[in-house]
Amino acid sequence: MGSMDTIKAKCDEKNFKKLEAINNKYLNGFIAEFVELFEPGSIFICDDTEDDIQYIRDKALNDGEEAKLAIPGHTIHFDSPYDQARDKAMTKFLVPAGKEFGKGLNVADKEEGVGEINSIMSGIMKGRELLIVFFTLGPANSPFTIPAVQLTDSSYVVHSETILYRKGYKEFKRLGEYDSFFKFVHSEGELENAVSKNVDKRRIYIDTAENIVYSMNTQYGGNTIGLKKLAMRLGINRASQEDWLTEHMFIVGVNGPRDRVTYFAGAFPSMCGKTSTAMLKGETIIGDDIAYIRNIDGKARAVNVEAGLFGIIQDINPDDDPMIWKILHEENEVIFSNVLKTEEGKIYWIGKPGEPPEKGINFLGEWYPGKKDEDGNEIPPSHKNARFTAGLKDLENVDPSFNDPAGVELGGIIYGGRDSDTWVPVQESYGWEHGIITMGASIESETTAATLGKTGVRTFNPMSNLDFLSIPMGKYVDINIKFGKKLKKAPRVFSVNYFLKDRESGEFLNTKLDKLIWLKWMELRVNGEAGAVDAGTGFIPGYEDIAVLFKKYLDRDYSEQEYVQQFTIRVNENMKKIERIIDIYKNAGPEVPDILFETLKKQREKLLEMLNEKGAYISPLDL
Ligand code: SPV
Ligand code: MN
Repeated sequence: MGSMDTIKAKCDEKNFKKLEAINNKYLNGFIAEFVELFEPGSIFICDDTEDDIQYIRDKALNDGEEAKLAIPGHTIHFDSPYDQARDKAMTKFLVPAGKEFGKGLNVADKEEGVGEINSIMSGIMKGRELLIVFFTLGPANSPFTIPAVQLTDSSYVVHSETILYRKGYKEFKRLGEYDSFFKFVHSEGELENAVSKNVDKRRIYIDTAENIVYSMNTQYGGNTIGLKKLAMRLGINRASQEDWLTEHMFIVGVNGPRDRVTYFAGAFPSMCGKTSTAMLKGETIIGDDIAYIRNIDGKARAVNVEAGLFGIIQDINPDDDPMIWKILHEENEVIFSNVLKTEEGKIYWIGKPGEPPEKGINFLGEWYPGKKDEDGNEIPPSHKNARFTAGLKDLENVDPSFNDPAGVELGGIIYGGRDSDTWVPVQESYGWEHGIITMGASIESETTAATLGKTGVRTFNPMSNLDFLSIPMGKYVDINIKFGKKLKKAPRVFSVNYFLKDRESGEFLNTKLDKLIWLKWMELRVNGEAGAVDAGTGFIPGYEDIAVLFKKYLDRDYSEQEYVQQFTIRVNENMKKIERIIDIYKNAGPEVPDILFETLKKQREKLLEMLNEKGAYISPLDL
């Protein structure tokens, strides 16, 4: 255990004073311990002044972790070709010997894990600067908010965090001797061409008992930006002990009639239209990725944990994503990662309108159209998981309540997935419990490029939170069920599916714009202003109701034939899905609540009845 002298020895007076001013022995002890382990050449403490933030921006350029682009404020960062997504296999919970942590969670013996951390991270910052930065997860002065500190040697990680999170130095000072803050300890390790070299020694270890996450030999944001997915695991654990929810959800304000705004939170696995739903034109965004939800006076209220977007850039175009397009083309502070960069400092990504440039640099080095890899496959200009990092404050459509310490009241919760053959485009559950179980806890999605591994495989992902669960799955679902039951007014629960395909042609049955219509219908439902048809699996919209919305918002004549194709209940597919989900929960350990099995079995029986009465494909007009 180090002492203040350990820190002082590496800190100049100015930086040391910033830490002293916080005056928190828990914080000091924590920092000293890692200074001793990392042996940095120097320490920088960020007090959130503009000078300090600018120091980080400049450092990212000087270190070569970022490079300037043509538009002022824009920079580009590359991750190693082997470090382009979250590493699920190497992300583990540290669990003391003999302690049960829950089935299905990726765990490592704590003693062994700590031994490995100590060996990999010993002296890892020799000759380099340790950056220490403070943030809050959630708005300032709010019952939702958790303070957090990041230790890292990556200026890119800190720069990203200064865009993505709210400043926390003042909050730490205000809190004084507080010990329940979240702690993130990261080192990118040895670098080669400014990217992590020892990716084979990439480890992400989470210790929920101590509110700490260690990450090493990686730069990719999902593995390193402590406050993002690493904090989410700590958040889920903390929420489970305190009766609230940490969810992988966007929050969007949807405009209804008479200047009404209804807020929705939505959980979708990555690359399923999550950010684009949160960013719908004409609506207002609170957040696109992570929400804390609390029961406040019997209502579900939510805040965005973050203050920016770490969004997938593939296919972003001015027609579908006008707001994002705009911030990516103006003088804002934006970090692009793993896109193609030209000599003139312009950038290109897969799906950007227009021809790709003749040549440029991407995450694999020099690139030109048609360039092939060793296996003869054509190399795309950008990585599928290439991203942009930008502040919500720069968006025109940011919701006025974005920083409200009381959060916003949720009218509805939406669960989505990438599902080519089962769920209809939109459906409302029969109630909170039915929705949590048959929708949230039953999400399946065809895999995407946001994690390492094969794409296109149907994978189970309850509440889209599977990768981030730090408690047993059954317990997590149970907490969700109980949360809603304690509310005086529970949000309505909906499912959506933007990826349903025609049974014969295999073509998508929806355009990218249709999601607005589903949201507008949900908004009316929450406020008791739209009818619905009982489809046996939930309530679906009636033809007339959505035809009116298509005309009003998209000026499109929505035909009855389209409606029938999109909302035909695929009975066998739904039944098979329920059977898959029951099997998964049967093997999920003892914490799964009985009500989950009862609800799913009842749903299955209902579908069987429908099959006998009306056949395998039931037109919504025959319901
Ligand atoms: C996701 O994949 O869900 C993301 C990006 O939001 S990451 O930070 O990699 O988790
Ligand atoms: Mn996410």
